[in-house]
Parts: sequence; structure tokens; C-alpha cells
Amino acid sequence: MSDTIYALASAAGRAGVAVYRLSGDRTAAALTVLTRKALPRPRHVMRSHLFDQTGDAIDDGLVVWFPAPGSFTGEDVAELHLHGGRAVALALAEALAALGLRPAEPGEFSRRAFLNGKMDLTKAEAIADLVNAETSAQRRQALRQMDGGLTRLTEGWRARLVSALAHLEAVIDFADEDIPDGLMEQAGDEVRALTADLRAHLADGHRGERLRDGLHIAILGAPNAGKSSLLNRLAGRDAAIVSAQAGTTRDVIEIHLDLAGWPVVMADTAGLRHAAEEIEAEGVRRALARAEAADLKLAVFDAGLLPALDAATLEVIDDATLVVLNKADVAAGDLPTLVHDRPAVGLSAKSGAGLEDLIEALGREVEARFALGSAPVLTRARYRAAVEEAVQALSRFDPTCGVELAAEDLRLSARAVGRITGRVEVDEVLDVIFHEFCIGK
Ligand SMILES: Nc1nc2c(ncn2[C@@H]2O[C@H](COP(=O)(O)OP(=O)(O)O)[C@@H](O)[C@H]2O)c(=O)[nH]1
Ligand SMILES: [Mg+2]
Repeated sequence: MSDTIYALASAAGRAGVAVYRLSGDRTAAALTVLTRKALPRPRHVMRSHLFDQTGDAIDDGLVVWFPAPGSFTGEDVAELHLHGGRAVALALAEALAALGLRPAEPGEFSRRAFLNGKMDLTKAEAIADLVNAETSAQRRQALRQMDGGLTRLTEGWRARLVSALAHLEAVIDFADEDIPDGLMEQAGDEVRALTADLRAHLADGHRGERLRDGLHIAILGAPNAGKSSLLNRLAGRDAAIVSAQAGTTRDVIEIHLDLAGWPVVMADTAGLRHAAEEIEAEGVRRALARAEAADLKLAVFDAGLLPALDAATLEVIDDATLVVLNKADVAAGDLPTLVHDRPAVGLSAKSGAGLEDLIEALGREVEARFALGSAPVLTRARYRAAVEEAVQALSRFDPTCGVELAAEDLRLSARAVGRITGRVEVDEVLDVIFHEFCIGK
């Protein structure tokens, strides 16, 4: 018999309603003692006072009873919807402790659900992603994974590995007899096709991880081009110091944005110029390093200086760059729509005119580069590592060096893929995974 646990499942702090979750064998006893009533009908809401062991009323709330196995954890579960105040929380904690329940550890509910076969690891992790999702693309991705997208994909890979393995084992088992023609060839073909599929998933530009951790966009340009003004416009606040004095921004300043549903980390940098002074020179070095690491770049030019274009800024333009022609308000004549073959957007960071066009262009760029499509993506380093390991095992596959060894390579590959959903040997990874959950989830 495992411990019966409880936790606040809703956010901490004062609130109209707080939801507590109980799970384990003592749940039914705890409910009848707390409510002083028979158990409510399963999965129906019952209104009731809750009492502590001295008979003092703790609160007047709602109770839901989910008997095993039809519950989130697969154990007996109850939910208590009480008023969200500190005194209620303390009184309830005392009453539950007196009944032999203990507070849950982070992720303990999900862990029990996994161990009881209620969901696999990718679904458990998708729930954590959904709870943490801040943008619409993150939410959609998490929901898709929760609905089993990644499970189906990896189980498909495993099934193909197992079938190739079956062909090899037939060869091993019937070594002395007539081996049906083509078994080895079939296994080899299957391994080649699968390797190509796995490689294709690895070569996705890390879009899954970008979606979880944010896309990096760097604003680059000459001193005084209006980079900091642009960042502040995008942030809707004064995040960076704007000054007519060149060389004001020395370090990298970051803001977080939601762009077309994608989480974006936008960085303002020091102006690109040959700096005499040491601190500014370090700023320029950091700006260039940031440009290197960025997923996208905004190259900002002072449109008031057209047709002249800053040489150092021109140099950073590549096919992951959008050009911004700032200070359109003081530009003479029409602005070019292409600079160095890259789309150019004219705007005024000072007045905000044209900002919408830039946001639209950026959104298009992000969609084009990182669009999710319908295939599940490898959103975590853990998934990527498992697929890489599977590919490695398959790259050793060579039945001409011995069928037994080749079969072992397939087994290792299947095991690596199986780790994604948690089908095999997961004990050691459980702690890591469930620890990033919040308590009560
Ligand atoms: N006329 C005009 N001035 C601007 C515009 N954007 C920025 N500035 C001015 O240009 C100067 C430098 O701006 P700042 O954002 O600090 O440039 P940075 O050095 O590239 O970060 C400041 O005096 C700004 O007020 C704009 O769109 N139009
Ligand atoms: Mg600046």
C-alpha cells in the first residue's frame, strides 16, 4: 500500500476557489471523515461542509469522488473545491495529516498515473508543457502531443524495428534449414528506410526545442540607427536606453515577445562600429556573437542616410535576415523594398508608423522557417538524444558481420526509441522528468 497524497492543484495564493487533489488508498476514508457523509456518486459533484477531527467546520465546498481505476492517477482520487484562503488551506492540511495523508512531491500525481499505465511519458510531459504554455503555438503543440501524436510516431518506429528484428530472428532460428529467400534483404531495406525517417526528424532545425525555449532574434545595426527605439516599440515600454549619443547601448538587452504564436527572445545590441573605448568594443563583440547565435536577424539602417547603407551592417545580412529601414519619417523619397536581396521594411521607431508591417513580415518569416506542419516534433533534448541513439545503433547494422550482432543493434535501437514513451527501462529517468512538474499536477 502506497502513501495517500494530497496537494493544491490550483495556483497558490488567495483565490475565489482552490482545488485540492487527493490520491491513494485512504482517499475514501478521508472523504467520509471530512464530509461526515457516505461517499458521493462517482464523478458527480456533491456540495458539503468539511469538518476537522474536533468537529469544527473547515469550509463549505464541493467534493468529487473518482474511484480507481477511472481516475487521473488510476488510484482512488478525490477533488475538493474549497475557498482559496490561507486559513482554509492550513486547516485542511492539518485535518488531512491527522488522517494519515501527506503532501505530494512535485509531479507525484503524474508519476503515479504513468506507473499505473494511465499515460505514457510523452503525454505526461505534454501536460507539463500545456501548463507552461504561454503562446498559441506552444499550446497547440502541447495539445497535439497530449493527444498521442508523438506516441503514435515512436510506436510506429518501434513496430518497424521489431518487424525487422523478427526477420533476423527467423534467419537465426532456421540457420540449418532452408531460409526463405529475401529475409535479410527485407530487414536491410527496412533499416535503411527507417534510418532515413529518423534522420529527417532530427534535421528539423530544432524547431521543437525553439518552440519550448523561444526563438532568438537579434537587432543589429550602426550606432544611432534606432535599434533601441525599435526594441522599445516592440516591447511597448522603455526596456533599452534611447539616446542621440552614439554608443549608448553596450550590453545585450532582451525582451520576450509573442510573435505569430511563437515565443521570441528579441535582443537589442551595441551598434556595430570600430569602437575606441574598451567597454563599447566588448559590446560590439557581444553583438556579433549574438548575431551568430540568432535564429533571425533584424538589420537596422538609418533611412535618413539613404542611399548610403552602413557597411558593417551590410556585412551581417544573410538569408536569415530582415532589413529594417528606420527613420522613414526623415527619409527623402521612396524606400527600397529589397536590400541585398532581402526584404526591407520601412518604418519609424519614433512614431510607430510601419511597425505593423515589420511584425507581419517577421511573423511570415517565423512561420516559413519554423512552421510545425502536422508531424510531431522533438520538443525535448531527451527525445532528440533517444532518436540519435537509435540512428547510431542502426548505422552499425550489418548482417554480413554476423546476424546475432545485427539483431542486437536492432534491439538497442528499439530500446532507445522505447525510452521516449517510457516503454522500457525508465526508472532512472523518471526522477528527472517528473521533477520539472509542479506540485499537484
Ligand atoms: N526621426 C527619427 N528619429 C529616430 C527614430 N528612431 C530613433 N530615432 C532617434 O535616433 C537616435 C538614436 O536612437 P537609438 O534607439 O538610441 O539608436 P541605437 O543607437 O541604434 O540604439 C535617438 O535620438 C532617437 O530618438 C525614427 O524613427 N525617426
Ligand atoms: Mg542602442
